[in-house]
Amino acid sequence: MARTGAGIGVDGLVAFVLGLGANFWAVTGTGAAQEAGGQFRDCEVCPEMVVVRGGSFTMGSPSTEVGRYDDEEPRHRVTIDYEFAAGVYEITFDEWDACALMGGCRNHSPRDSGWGCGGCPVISVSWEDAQVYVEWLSRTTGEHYRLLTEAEWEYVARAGTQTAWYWGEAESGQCRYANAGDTSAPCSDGYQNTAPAGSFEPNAFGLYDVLGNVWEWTADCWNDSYSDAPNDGSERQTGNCSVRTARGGSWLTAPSTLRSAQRGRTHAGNRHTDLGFRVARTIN
Ligand SMILES: [Ca+2]
Ligand SMILES: [Ca+2]
Repeated sequence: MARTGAGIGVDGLVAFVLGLGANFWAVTGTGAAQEAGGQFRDCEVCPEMVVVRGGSFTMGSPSTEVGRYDDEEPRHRVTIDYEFAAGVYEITFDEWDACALMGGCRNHSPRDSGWGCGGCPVISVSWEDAQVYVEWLSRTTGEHYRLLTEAEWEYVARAGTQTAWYWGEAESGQCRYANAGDTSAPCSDGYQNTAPAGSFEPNAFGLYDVLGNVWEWTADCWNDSYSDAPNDGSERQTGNCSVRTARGGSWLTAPSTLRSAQRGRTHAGNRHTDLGFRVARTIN
C-alpha cells in the first residue's frame, strides 16, 4: 500500500534497495561525537536521534495530580549517570518499511488501518516486533539500539519538568503539543487518528510526540507499583515479563491519560492501532 507523508517514502526505499542510494549506510553523525542536544542519524533510513545528557529526576506522580493512578507510586528519585540517545520521533511506517524491505523485520507489514501515511508512527507492532526492529538497526549500524527503559522514557518525557504534562499543568496546552483523542479533548487538535511525526511542538529535550500520537513500548517488565524499582535508569527485568510497559497515551485517549507519569501495559505479543515505539541508542 502506498503511503504519503514526511519521510523517505516507499519509492525512496525501493531506490535504496536497488542500489541507487549509494550512501545507504553512510554515517551522517555519531552520537559519541555530539554534544547533548545534538542530533544525528547512523544511516540514511535510520531514525533521527538526539543525544540526552544524564541527570536526576523524580519518577511517578504526586497524590494531588488529577487523574493519576496508584501504579505511579511510590515516587522515587532516579539518577541516570550516563549519556544516551533517544529517537526524536516515534518510529514511522517508512522507517519500519526500510527494515522490512531489507529483510530485517520478518517481512511483517503492519496494517495501517487504511490511513496511508508513511510519515506517521508505525502501529500494530508488538513488543516482540519492536525487538526485531532494534536488533536489525543494531546489526546494520554496529551500534546498540534498544527500547528506552521506562525510567529513561519518563526522564525524556519530563525533560526537566515535574508538571503533569511537559507543557505545564493545563490540559489546554494539549493542542499545541500533542495528538490526543478529539472527542474528550479541550480543543480540536486536527487529527482524528495518528498524525505525521513532528506535527506538534517538541518538549525541552527536542523530542516530538512523546506524549500522545501513539503509546510507546518500553523495555520494562510490568510491575503494578514502583516498589523496588531500579533508581539508576536501568530496565526492570523482574515482575510480569509477558506483559510490557507502554507510556505516553495516544490519539485514542483523553488528555488526562497523556500525563508524563501515566503508565500503560499490554501483552508483549499484542498489536494495537494506538501503540508503537521510540528507540534509544547506547552511547559508550
Ligand atoms: Ca487527535
Ligand atoms: Ca507518543
